[in-house]
Amino acid sequence: MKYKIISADEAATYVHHDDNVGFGGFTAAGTPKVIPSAIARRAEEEHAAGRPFRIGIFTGASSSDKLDGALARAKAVKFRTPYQSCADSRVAINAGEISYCDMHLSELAQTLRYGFLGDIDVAIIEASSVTDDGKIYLGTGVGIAPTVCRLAKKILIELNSHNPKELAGFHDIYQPADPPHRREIPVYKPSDRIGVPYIQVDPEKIVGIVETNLPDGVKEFAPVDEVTMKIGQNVSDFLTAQLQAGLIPAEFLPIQSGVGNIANAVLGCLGKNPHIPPFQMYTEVVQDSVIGLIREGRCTFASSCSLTISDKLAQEVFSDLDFFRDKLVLRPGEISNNPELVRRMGLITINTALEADIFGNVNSTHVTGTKMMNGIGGSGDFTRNGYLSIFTCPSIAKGGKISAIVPMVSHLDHSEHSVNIIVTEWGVADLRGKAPRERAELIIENCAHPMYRPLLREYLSLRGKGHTPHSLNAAFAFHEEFLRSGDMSLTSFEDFK
Ligand code: 0RQ
Repeated sequence: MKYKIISADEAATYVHHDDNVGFGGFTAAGTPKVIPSAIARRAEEEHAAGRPFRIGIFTGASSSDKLDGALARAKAVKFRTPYQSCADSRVAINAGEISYCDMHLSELAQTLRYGFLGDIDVAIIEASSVTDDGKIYLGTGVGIAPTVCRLAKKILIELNSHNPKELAGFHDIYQPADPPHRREIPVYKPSDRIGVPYIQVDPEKIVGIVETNLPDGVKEFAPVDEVTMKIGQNVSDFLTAQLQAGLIPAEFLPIQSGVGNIANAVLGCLGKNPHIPPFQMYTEVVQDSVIGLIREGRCTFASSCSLTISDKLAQEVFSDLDFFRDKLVLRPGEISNNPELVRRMGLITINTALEADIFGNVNSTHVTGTKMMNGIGGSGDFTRNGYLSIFTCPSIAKGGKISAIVPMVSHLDHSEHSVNIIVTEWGVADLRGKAPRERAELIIENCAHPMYRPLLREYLSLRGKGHTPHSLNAAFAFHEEFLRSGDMSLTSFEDFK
């Protein structure tokens, strides 16, 4: 190989204070594993020497504690986009130490190409192999890797021998032209391939290669609890009824599903449901449950931006790649989450709300309207354009001290115009074609926890006026009560009558 093999610490010397750094990967999958920690060490040394060292970080989605966590703890992050889910970076964002821009995942690559966010100084990419003529074959995640490789002045590669060379061929790398030259993106079904299996770069830009042999470090899921299972069952029953009513085509439609336990449970329930035919997925994250569904023939093809599967399962998949070769494709985030494709293929989208209001607006990002949880991720890309846009959440959080169904969301991510269906463990509110008063009725009676239904009905009885009958002075009474006493169920509307 013609490239210079260097240590992670040497790689970190190519990154300077104030640089914008673009990382490959999507979730922990394919995220660089040793250079970020080396940059964090370098930042600590620079700080100890009395010099500033803070960088801008661009990723495909969330990353891992080795990236977001290490750099946040070292106070090395000036700017962060588009999504994170790491405890230490969350704390720094909410303390105002990191300037965080919460973006739709599909938009980041083009936003970078348009130049809206400044230059990319360095791209740090995990690869399974690299050729002397500059072909980079990725590992388990793609994210914004093609774009940051194209834009960056320098490229550092982590060559991870934990990834089998046979992963080559699973990727479909395609970047659309930018306006005014963009044409349709020619994906008509999840399995269509439109690009090449590698990222082509100018080999002169690759300044060094760090050799690693490390798994992604994705943990196994917690066993599904009763509430989560009930939500999964409710989604599955709802989709069966839609199919039987002829409102979903008989061959079914591709499914997108978010990350986490609920998404895992929903997919598990869909997989077991004998009334739902084998289906395809067009999604951003393939989790453990999808691998099981592919094995069982319940999921016939999955298009994704990453293989975010637990380390143990990854070993099984890696040792049987021939089985998966015609059943999986990994794409850049701007294609896996592309609104044009979501609308064209008619995706059934399933994402998670932190809270929803009685009129169908959804908050997926801000706890009590002020504290950032993770970010909007890909949920907006899919929800706004889906055939059926579904939101799921448990009806209560923190042992009942929080109702996930509130009079008015304390932050808006997905508006009533995009949210079709809300599902909790209690049932389903189908909001399609419904006026606000009808929506409120359905959401309170079908989705709210019974302990909160009387309070929500009382809010509606305050005689709010207009098409959407809010009482603006009482709209945040649940949140104010929570901030005051720590328990939303103690809310009183007496003062507003
Ligand atoms: O707190 O961790 O202290 O117990 O929020 O809630 O129920 O465990 O749900 O892990 O699936 O996260 C929306 C954040 C849900 C996530 C969100 C508390 C609750 C718990 C987590 P604890 P759960 P999840 C694909 C698509 C946006 C991005 C997206 C998310 C913690 O799904 O980031 O969809 N989505 N991307 O107790 C205060 C409320 C609460 C609350 C729950 N109303 N108020 N706290 N909690 N409801 C992903 C990618 O883009 C890669």
